[in-house]
Amino acid sequence: MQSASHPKSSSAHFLLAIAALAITANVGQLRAADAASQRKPVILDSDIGDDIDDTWALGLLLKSPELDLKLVVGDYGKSAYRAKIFAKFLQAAGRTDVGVGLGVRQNADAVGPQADWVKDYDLKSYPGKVHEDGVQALIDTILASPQRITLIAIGPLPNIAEALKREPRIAEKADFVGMHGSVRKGYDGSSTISPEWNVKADAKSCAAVFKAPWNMTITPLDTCGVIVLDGQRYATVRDSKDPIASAIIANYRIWSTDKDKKNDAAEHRSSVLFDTVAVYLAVSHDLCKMEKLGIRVTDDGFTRIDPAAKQIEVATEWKDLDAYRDLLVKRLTGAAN
Ligand SMILES: [Ca+2]
Repeated sequence: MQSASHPKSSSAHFLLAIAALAITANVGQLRAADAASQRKPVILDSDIGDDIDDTWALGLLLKSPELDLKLVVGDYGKSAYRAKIFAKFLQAAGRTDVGVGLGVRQNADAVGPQADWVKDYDLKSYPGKVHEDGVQALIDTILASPQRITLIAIGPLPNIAEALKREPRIAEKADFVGMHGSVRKGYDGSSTISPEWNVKADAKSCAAVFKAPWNMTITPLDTCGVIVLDGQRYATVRDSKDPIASAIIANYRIWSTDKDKKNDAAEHRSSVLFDTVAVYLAVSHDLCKMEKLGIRVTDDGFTRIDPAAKQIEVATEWKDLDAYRDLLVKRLTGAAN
């Protein structure tokens, strides 16, 4: 009896083991799906290719496991040039699942100081999707998303004003995080406020975006205007073999030796990394002092505190600036998500 029951019992054990393995595999898949669904879907709207900080911000975004980048759209003209930088960078990062959109056409064929990096790049070679109408792609992505999208905007805002005009409902279906304005401080920590570039370049579009009914968070110059990496922190990024850090530094070297600048800053320190702070605020507010303020955009590009204006979350001061600098270095040079 025993010899007859033994094989039966061992085959039962075998079946149980298989069932257990199958359950474990399913749980593993569910956990992976869970982790993916907890990531915040984001769209990046950027004037990448003018100041170099957008390139750093894109790198930080791709290295932030909390964020799930769905689409990038170039804003403020130079459409083909910006799209090429996005596409080549995403390809270098192994993220061609991200769609690349061309923004509102202004100076569509113009280029900027990172032109050498993309001079041989053919946008048709991008394995992912290229959206000729990036504004429509932005609208469609927001409306189709089962989860609330966060729109991170780090440039002047012609695309977003156009998107709001075509489809006002996007302001109910998305949160907005931007690098815009100068609330109590100006450039380089100055106590005099300035018309900040992203606002001033198209104040009318900016005013429309700041009146739309979405939840808004901004980093004005007060917090983003003081972010520079130097010393050991900069050297760690400069010498990193990480593909994203390397792509940033390759672009920074080209940008800083451009005909108008001609300097070797890229060997020693970063420029001001304004736009990275908007990406950080999409992940967390922990390192900043946040204030809810009414902000009015003026025709001459100021962002004035006005209690009668729409209330938004403003990162007005750093609680721990060094912790932010460390986070930037760690993320840019660490493992991608
Ligand atoms: Ca920018």
